[in-house]
Amino acid sequence: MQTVTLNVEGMSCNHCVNSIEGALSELGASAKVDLSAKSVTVSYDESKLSVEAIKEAIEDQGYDVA
Ligand SMILES: [Cu+2]
Repeated sequence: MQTVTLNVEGMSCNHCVNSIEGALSELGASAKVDLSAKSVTVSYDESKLSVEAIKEAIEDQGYDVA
């Protein structure tokens, strides 16, 4: 397992948290959003997922990964 913390702009409420955590869980990753830190910490299997794919999944939900 690999863990990465990304800075994500545009998250403001629980809906945002659920969208991002839900999208990443569909990819098989486990994500934890910290709204006050504007960060998303993702644990994932590096043989199945890349950081690029994780960033794309977050951007697909309408947020900007710094
Ligand atoms: Cu929101």
